[in-house]
Amino acid sequence: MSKQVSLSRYLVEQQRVDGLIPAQLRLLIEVVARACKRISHSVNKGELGDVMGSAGSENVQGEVQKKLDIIANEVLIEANEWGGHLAAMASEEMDSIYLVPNRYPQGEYLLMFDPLDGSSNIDVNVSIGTIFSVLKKPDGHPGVTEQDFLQPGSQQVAAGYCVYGPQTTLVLTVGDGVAMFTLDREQGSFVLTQENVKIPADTKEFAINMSNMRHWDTPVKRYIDECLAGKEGPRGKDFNMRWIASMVADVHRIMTRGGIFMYPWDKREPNKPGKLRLLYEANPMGWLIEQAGGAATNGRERILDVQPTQLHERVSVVLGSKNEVERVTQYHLEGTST
Ligand code: P6P
Repeated sequence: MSKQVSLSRYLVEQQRVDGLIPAQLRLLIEVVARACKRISHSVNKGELGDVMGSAGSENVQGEVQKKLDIIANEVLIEANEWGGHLAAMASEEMDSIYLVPNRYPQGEYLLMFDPLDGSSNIDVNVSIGTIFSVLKKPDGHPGVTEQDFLQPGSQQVAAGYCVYGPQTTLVLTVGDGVAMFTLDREQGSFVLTQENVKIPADTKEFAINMSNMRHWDTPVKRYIDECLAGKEGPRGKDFNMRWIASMVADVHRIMTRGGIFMYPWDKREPNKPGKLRLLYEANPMGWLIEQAGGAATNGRERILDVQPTQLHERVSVVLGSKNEVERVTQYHLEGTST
């Protein structure tokens, strides 16, 4: 029986050996992991619990909220607000930031999350997940404002997701590579199942919602057309396609076996740069992908260099196997010369 390393032990070792994560950040990650465990328990109830279907309300994005969206959001707020490690939180499900109530100790970290990404898949029993990102509150002024959250993704101090699928798996980086922890339901703890995750630089698998093809910009059309042309085309190899419509599940596949994921700008909403959210989807996923040796851009520039201007800012996303992401960037630089 191999010696199992729990998430807590892994984090203590990261704190002690690498000095990478102060105790307060370790505590924060452990609290988020416990919240994900509770969310996983609710998700797994399905029809047996009163958790399925719509909540009859809309979020700030104008999306219909599922009951589990609200449950997951409340679990993350309640788990994190009293621990003393946070100054404030921001969520896809809440219009504005959530300040830690004065009755609780104030911390130095800012936590952002998409509490349940891919919730359109809840009612059809397809993998969904929680995405989270941690920043340090900027020094120099008391209190917290929305402006404090508007830091580029390169400033993150921790990022991760928890995918609720056949296994419940927490995937985490604190800046020293990527580790994966699988939930041992009998013990009730996350156990280290992979570390130093590496994404292959090349791939034969792309993930994009093909139904939007007629709306894409030319460089994206060029890239996908070449993939579809297969070995008879300019790429000289056949490609496979996957689209789960749950970013956590699509990214987890790429973390596991490589691939490229794209949610590009399209002309349906020309004034919006993309569908996915920068602060609590693209930035945490982008950092994880980079920490595993992949690349993450908005088609032209590194996601983690984008300077946010608003809390729920959207962005185009191209991430995964480095050589494929770089090819898409090259096609954007060449513009419409095809
Ligand atoms: P579409 C889920 O709603 C989400 O935000 C991501 O998880 C997913 O990648 C994308 O939207 C799916 O979008 O337009 O294919 O339904």
